[in-house]
This record gives sequence, structure tokens and C-alpha cells, in this order.
Amino acid sequence: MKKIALIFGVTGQDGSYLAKFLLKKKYIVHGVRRRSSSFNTKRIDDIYVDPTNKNANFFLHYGDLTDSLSIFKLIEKILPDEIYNLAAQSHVHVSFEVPEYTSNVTALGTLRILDTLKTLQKKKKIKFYQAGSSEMFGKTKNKIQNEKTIFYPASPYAISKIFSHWITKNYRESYNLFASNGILFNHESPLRGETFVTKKIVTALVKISLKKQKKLYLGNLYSKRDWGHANDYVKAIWKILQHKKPDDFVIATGRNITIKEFVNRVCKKLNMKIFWTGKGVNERAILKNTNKIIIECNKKYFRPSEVPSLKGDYSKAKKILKWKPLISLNELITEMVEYEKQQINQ
Ligand code: NAP
Ligand code: G4F
Repeated sequence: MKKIALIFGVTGQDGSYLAKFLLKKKYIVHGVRRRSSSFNTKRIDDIYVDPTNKNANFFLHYGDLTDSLSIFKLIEKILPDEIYNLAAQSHVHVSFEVPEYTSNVTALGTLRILDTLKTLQKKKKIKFYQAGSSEMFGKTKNKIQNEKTIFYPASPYAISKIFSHWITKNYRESYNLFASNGILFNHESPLRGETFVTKKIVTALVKISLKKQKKLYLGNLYSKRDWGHANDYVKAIWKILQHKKPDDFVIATGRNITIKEFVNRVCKKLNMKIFWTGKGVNERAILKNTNKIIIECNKKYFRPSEVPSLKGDYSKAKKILKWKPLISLNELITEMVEYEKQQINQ
């Protein structure tokens, strides 16, 4: 019998990589998409099949994490073996602008799924994965973070993720649900949302190198992030649910660099020679051969509260799940740059 998976957040970066991974593993995959006034399925259009096709193994359903009824009805109808909750208002900076909405989706949405699983557990024991985030460590003083590091959240997003983390643990301990948390550090890909910093930098610098854009505006250049590849990370997500017991795992690369170093590496990849000048919000990057400013900082992109440095210790996942990252940051940058060039040439 084929396993059945239900993915909340299937239209996002991780949802699309996970759906493709599970289809390769011969799962029947159901995904939840939100109603939107414009198409929001571009990341999964390549695996869409007409549901009337008798060989169809990928199905989309309308639903929303703010809507308990849609969640309950979908889970009761599909009765999957595994549920992956990847849905969230996932942008940290935006969470300061819409804190109530972020909490409703990113915190309460998880509770809505878990409570459905509790109600339905006599019908079926469904495994549950919660997409936790390294943002939960926030302003931690620990130089490297693992499953035992105390959380110090610095945004409405991170606080919502901590609620989801603990409610997942609480439902596991109180109702004996198979409910696990991943604590994933930043992971990127060509399919990353356009307003996250790696994608924003790569897209802009490729366009600048081709003279299709003049400038890129950024915020804090000195925060450090531990960046991996989404394709490696969805394998870890799957392994977390295949483990014999529910548990919580940090997924990371164990290395971090600043935003400025990320910019430098992308410029190197594009053979763009730049130098930096100025300080704070006046810091800028100048292209050597033209002497033109191509990067400036803008207050708009600084956050009310910043997470200065994240670096993950994934030794538990390595030991128990036999997982490790396979794609290096330089390989990730190369893939993102090549994808962007192709998009422009199309
Ligand atoms: P993403 O690209 O922003 O995808 C988020 C998904 O959630 C999209 O499918 C989005 O739908 C959906 N969604 C948003 N609000 C919803 C709602 N009210 N009801 C139902 N669905 C809703 O995020 P991602 O990078 O793939 O990340 C996946 C998950 O991992 C998120 O929970 C994120 O917070 C978490 N996470 C990500 C990272 C990372 O570095 N990528 C690290 C740690 C944790 P639309 O397509 O319609 O917007
Ligand atoms: O790319 P970012 O927006 O990612 P952030 O805030 O680390 O959050 C991402 O990773 C989390 C895991 O740790 C996920 F849970 C979350 O859902 C999301 O996927 O920003 C990275 C860093 C920040 O320090 C930010 O201040 O880049 C800095 N930054 C500098 N200029 C910028 C910009 N970030 C954005 N988005 N845009 C800028 O112009």
C-alpha cells in the first residue's frame, strides 16, 4: 500500500521540494493551498496532474490554517499517514507589521491541526511534523545552538514558532501523538521567496551584472546565518517522521557567514569586482570598473529587533537520523545564480 502524505504549505519553497521528494518515494501526496487572487502554484505546476487521471498521485485542496473547519474536514477525509505542517506567515520582518495575523497562522494554525489529530486518533494514528525554526534561538548568547539551547525569540514570528514547538511537544506527551519538531536553520534554493535576503541578493546582482537593474538596497549586513539547501533539508524532515519515536531535531550545516560575505561570494561568482565603503546605514558597495554604487543600505530593511548570529549543531540528527547536509553554500550560490540567469534569458 502506498503511503499517504498531507502537506500544509505545499505551494512554498519547502512544500514544493518535499512534495517532489515524496512522489519519488511513491507516496500519494495531498497538498493544501490557499485561495489567492493570482496564481500561487508556480513552484508545483510541474507536478500537477488532472485529478480525474486514474494514475494521479498528487492532489491539491483549498484550505487555510486560520480555518479550523477546513483543516478538520480535510484531515478527516484524507486520513493520511503523515502530515507535514510547513505552512506559516514565514517572513520575520513582516511579522512585526502583522503580528496578530502571524500568531494566528504560525502559532494557532499548528494547534488547530494537532487538536484535529487528537480528535481523530481512534480512527487513525497520524504522524505529525512541525516546521520549527532557528529563529526561536533569537538573541541567544550560545555561539552554536542545539536541541538543549534555551530559546530567546526576537520577533512575533519566532514567538509563534515557539508556541508551535511547545504545543507539539505538549500534545505528544499529553495524548501520545506521534508529533515531532524540526528546528531548521535557514535553507535556500532557486525557489526561495523573492523577499528573503539570499534570493533578493542573487536576483538583483544577476540583473545588475546584465545591466537590467542599477541598485540593490539592503538592511543589516552583519547578521550571520547558517545557510543550507532546501533539497537537503526536506530529506531531514522526512527522516524525522520515519524515526521509530517522535522527537525534536536541529537541522543545520554548522557553518555561518554574514550577509556581506554572502554578497561578496555572489559577486565573485559573477566576476563582479566591488569594494565597500562607509559605515552603518551609509555603507555601500561600489563596482570597481565603473565606480558606480551598486549596493546601498536602507533603514526600511532593518528590523525593530535583530537576531545577530545563528549557527546550528546538527550532531543529534547526524547520529540518530544518519543525516548530514550534502550541498555546500558555494554550490547553492552557483545553482541560484544559474537559475536566475536562465529566468532572465527566457
Ligand atoms: P514559504 O516559502 O514562505 O512557504 C510558506 C507556505 O505556507 C506557502 O505555501 C504559503 O502559501 C503557506 N501559507 C501561508 N499562510 C497560510 C495560511 N494562512 N494557511 C495555509 N497556508 C499558508 O516558507 P518555506 O521557506 O517553504 O518554509 C516552510 C516552513 O518552514 C515555514 O513554516 C517556515 O516558517 C519554516 N522554516 C523555514 C526556514 C527556511 O529557511 N526556509 C527555516 C526554518 C523554518 P502561499 O504560497 O499561498 O503564500
Ligand atoms: O533572509 P531573511 O529574511 O531570513 P531570516 O530572517 O533569517 O528568516 C528565515 O530563516 C528562518 C530560519 O532561521 C526561518 F524560520 C524564516 O521563516 C525565514 O525563512 O534575513 C536574513 C538576515 C536577517 O538578519 C536580516 O536582517 O538578512 C538580514 N537582511 C539584510 N538585508 C535582510 C535584508 N533580510 C531581508 N529579508 N531583506 C533585506 O533586504
